[in-house]
Parts: sequence; C-alpha cells; structure tokens
Amino acid sequence: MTNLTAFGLSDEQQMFRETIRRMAEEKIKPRAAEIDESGEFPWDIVELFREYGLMGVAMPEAYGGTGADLLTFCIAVEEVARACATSALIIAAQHLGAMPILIAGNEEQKRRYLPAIAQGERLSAFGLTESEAGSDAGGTKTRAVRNGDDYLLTGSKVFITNGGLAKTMVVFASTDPSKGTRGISAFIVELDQHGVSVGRIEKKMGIRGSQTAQLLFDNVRVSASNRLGQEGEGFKIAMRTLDRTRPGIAAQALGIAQGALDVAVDYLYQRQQFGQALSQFEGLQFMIADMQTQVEASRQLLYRAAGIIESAGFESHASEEVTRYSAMAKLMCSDTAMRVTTDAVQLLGGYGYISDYPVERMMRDAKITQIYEGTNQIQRLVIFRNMSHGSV
Ligand code: COS
Repeated sequence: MTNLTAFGLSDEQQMFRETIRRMAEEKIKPRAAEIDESGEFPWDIVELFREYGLMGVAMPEAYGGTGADLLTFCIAVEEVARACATSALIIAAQHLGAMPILIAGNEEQKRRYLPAIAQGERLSAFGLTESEAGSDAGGTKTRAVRNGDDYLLTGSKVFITNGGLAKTMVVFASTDPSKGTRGISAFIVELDQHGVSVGRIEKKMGIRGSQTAQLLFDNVRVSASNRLGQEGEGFKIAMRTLDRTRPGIAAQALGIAQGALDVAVDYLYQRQQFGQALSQFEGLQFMIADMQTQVEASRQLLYRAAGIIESAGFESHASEEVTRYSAMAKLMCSDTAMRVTTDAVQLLGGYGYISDYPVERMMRDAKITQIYEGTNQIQRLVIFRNMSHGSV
C-alpha cells in the first residue's frame, strides 16, 4: 500500500518535493530579484530544469518526459514559484504548449514534436489569444485557408508566453468563420519559418523575466499533416487543454502565496516594535492565521483537482468534473495568492513596499494568476456551467 505522508502525498512525491524545494532554495531564490529587475528570460534556469527533468515533468516517458503525474507536476511548479514565479512559469508554459499535442496529436505528431519539448531543447507556446479574442476565445480571427496539401495561416496572436523564444507553437485558427467555435482548427506550427514574425514584446507588472509577445503570421505554410484532429475540433482541443493546464497556474499562485507567507512569518519574529516582536501582537497573529488557512485550503483543493484530472487521462472527452475542479483550483489559488501577498506587504509595512524584500515582487507576480489561462470571472462562469444539480 502507498504510504501517504504530509498533505496526502506518497513517499515518492514527498521526496520529490524536498528535492525541488532544496534546488529552488539554493539555485533559484538567489536569482529571483535579479530576474525580475532585468526582465531578461533566464536561460540558465531552463538548463537547470533540464538537469532535473522538469521541462517535461508530466509528459509520458514514451515522448521524452519523466512520466510523473499531474500532482507531482503541481508540486514542482509550487516549489519553484515559492522562490520565483517567473521560473515556475517556464515549467507551466512548456506543459501548456505540449498539452494540445498530448491530448489531440496522432502518434506521428507526438513522436515528432514532444521529445524536444519534454527535454527542453525547444520552448513551446500556446497560440489562442488574439487582440479581439481574449475571454471570448471563440472570436478567433486568424485564418487557415486550405492550399493543396497545406494550409496558409494569416493573422496575429497576442500575449503569447515564450513569444519570440518558442520554436514550436499550437496555433488556433478559423478554417470556417461561418461556423463560429465549430470552425476553429488547431495546427502545430514551427516558428522558425518564413512568414512568422515577432511583434511587440510586452512590458509587464510582474513575471517580468518571462517573455510575452505578439506573433504575426503572414501566409505561413503549414502542412495538413500538422493539423491536430479534424477541421473544426480546435476550440474543444483548446478547452480540454486549459482544463488540464489551469492547475499549473493554480500551483504557481499557491507557491507565490506560500513564499510570501514564509517571508511574513520570519519578519514578524524578527521585527521589534513597542518593545516586543511583532509576532506578539494578536492583530498580526490573526492575519497570519488567516493567510495560513487560505493557503492550506487552496492547496487541498488543488491537490484534489490534480487527482481528479489525472484519473481522467489526457484523452478523455469533456467531463464536467474535470472542467469544474480545474477552474475552482485556479480561481481559489490565485485569489489566495493576491490576498496573501497583499497582506504580506502590509505586515512588512514600509519594508514590504520596497524591493529589498521579495513581497512586493510576489504581489506583482500574483496578479497575473487571476488573469491568464482565463480570468477569474471566466473561471466562475465555467464553474457554474459545469455544475450539475446537486453536484458535490
Ligand atoms: N471541454 C470540451 N469541450 C468544451 C469545453 C471543455 N472544457 N468547454 C466548452 N466546450 C465545447 C462546448 O461543449 C461547445 O460544444 P458544441 O459546439 O458541440 O456545443 C463548444 O465547446 C463551445 O462552447 P461554449 O458554447 O461554452 O463556448 P463559449 O463561446 O460560450 O465560450 C468560454 C466558453 C467562455 C468558457 C471559453 O471561451 C473560455 O474558456 N474563455 C477563456 C479563454 C482563456 O482561458 N484564455 C486564456 C488563453 S491562455 S493564456
């Protein structure tokens, strides 16, 4: 029988957590402020993750990954985010870029594209969002027009994580605009080819070491053999992808929250005011108690979501439970991250507001988790739509 330890983890998952925590503490935490300050993508961290097998942590061994489960992936993202949210996003974004291929690719497509992503030789990206198609992802205007054995892709995608760095991207484009969401198709696109260019690179509030860019497609030739599934299946592939990747954002948010809580607790024991440590003041103790409770409740919901999604597998069709839990975990963990980091800044007072301490960075980093991979308003809509009467 599996021996479950802290948080209901197996011995193996617990050991994995300790390994990643140590790595993050020793090798990533000392880089976090610098990555934020410079806004430069940390290629050294990609190399570190390759060493630890983290670029394809939840991808099957058959395609070059380590074959771990979704909960193990979440633990990796959480532990890294506790030290540096930008670094954690590298793992989550790689998972997002690979997921449409994992869930909808044929054997040939998986063997051709996944190993380089899983091994971290190529960064990947997910091309859904457009300037007029954000929450309304079905409003995709990028067109894919059939041309013999190929398609010609024209349009643009915005807010693309790893934009300008990734070499492989799944692009969602309309093959039949008259059919709305049922006219969207998904294509694996190699980005180092004629017709692809990088537009604006965004200046962001947080996750500043991650590169977010606009990508432009001008009659980009993509072989029909690079289409994922059938024409018109793209929107559902995108939704099923997000069902499986939102827990990664939840894990990132949870790690940020835990990191901020750690700093706040340490500070409370060290800082003296009115002749005693701040930890002696009941009002501040109550704040910490609330933060701890929110973090732990979020963790339990995320771990449960990871278990449910893992049992559904990559290829399962729409499942209300999977969709609902994924959205609930993302909603709760990111709202917790925002609350906890804001309170951590408050607890550190003036020191919380300056960059000598990491909590102001954590508060800036937390904000994006309420926005990307679907705003929390969209998560609430998704949760409600996927509740059967009496669902528990
Ligand atoms: N799994 C499988 N199929 C799904 C699904 C899911 N999770 N969610 C929706 N679908 C299917 C629906 O069943 C429907 O199928 P039919 O055409 O056969 O009826 C189709 O997809 C369209 O669904 P729906 O009518 O719900 O689409 P909407 O246009 O109302 O949009 C939301 C649904 C708002 C949920 C969707 O656009 C969304 O998730 N938006 C946020 C996008 C996002 O997260 N962007 C971030 C990008 S990554 S940074």
